[in-house]
Amino acid sequence: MVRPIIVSRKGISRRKALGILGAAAVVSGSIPTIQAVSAKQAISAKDRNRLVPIGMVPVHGVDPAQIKFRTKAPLTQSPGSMDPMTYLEHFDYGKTTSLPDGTTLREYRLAVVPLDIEVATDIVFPAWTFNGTAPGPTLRAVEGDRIKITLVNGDDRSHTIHFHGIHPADMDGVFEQVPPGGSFLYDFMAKPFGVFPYHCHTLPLKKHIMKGLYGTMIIDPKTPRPPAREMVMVMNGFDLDFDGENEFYTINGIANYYLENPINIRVGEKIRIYLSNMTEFDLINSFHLHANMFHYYPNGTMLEPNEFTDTIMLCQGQRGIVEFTYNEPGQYLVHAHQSEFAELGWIGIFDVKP
Ligand SMILES: [Cu+2]
Repeated sequence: MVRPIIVSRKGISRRKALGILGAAAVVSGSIPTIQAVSAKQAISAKDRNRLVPIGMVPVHGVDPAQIKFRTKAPLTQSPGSMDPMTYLEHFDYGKTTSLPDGTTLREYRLAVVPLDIEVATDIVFPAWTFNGTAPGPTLRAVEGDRIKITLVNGDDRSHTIHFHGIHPADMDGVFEQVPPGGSFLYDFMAKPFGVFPYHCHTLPLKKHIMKGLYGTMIIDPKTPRPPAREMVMVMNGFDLDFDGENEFYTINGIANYYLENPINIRVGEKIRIYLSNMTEFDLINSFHLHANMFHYYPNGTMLEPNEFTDTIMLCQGQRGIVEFTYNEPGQYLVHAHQSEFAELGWIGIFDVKP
């Protein structure tokens, strides 16, 4: 078994990352394939032998005989952590009780855990996580609920949680820095309904975000949205050599995961994705769905969509709800429409079954 690389400051470049993942995702028929291309030149011969592009089905001049084995994307970021397939449809509703006035109280716990996580094949990133994954858990409540979130800081530097949405100033996770070993109780009412990122707001901010301290909070309207199969997708990047540029881009934390592990859905099934962008360094990220169109609800704060499209772009902190249905079986790509981001890991497949 190939041992994961513990990435040092000089460990990996963006060009090298391209080579590791394979620089071009190509669809041939309905079978997605990865082609290793010129970025290979940037990799030493030693590395090249160790790092076969993941998801590789050789095409366009690559001799299949040269491919000795197929290296898979990791199934989890760390031993025992939640895999991205589970994460996709996992919502933490908190410990739920009823207050005397009938209000629902939801209590959550987010622990800052520094952890080496595998974010692409054999690539380990020294992350700071909420509860052991980057992105962290998806918290979920209903508009009007009272929310209590305990932050427990298990790291040796200060952190906070800043929630997007409406709440008192002293619950904003900016001025009340939580020291190493300390804890803090965020206590506010869930409002308005919509999709909200949360993230650490300790300086230097971009470092605390790029290290992995972010996630999604969903606040449902009191009258639930129409039934649908619901998923969460957080777009992010990982800067492995800390040069202010991402080497990998992912949905939910592992490059190419949903390319190698397609998301199975059914013909006629209504899909609702709570989508957010927490990518550091890059001005925008994007979401492109193949062979279909989706309704888009910016921020999820309205019940009517304002766009019918196949591509949206989001800056860091922007988010919304994507809704679509496939009417024909087959495999359909979903990926960033910045081609480079797709080649560096932000790509997946919806496998639509009859
Ligand atoms: Cu922090």
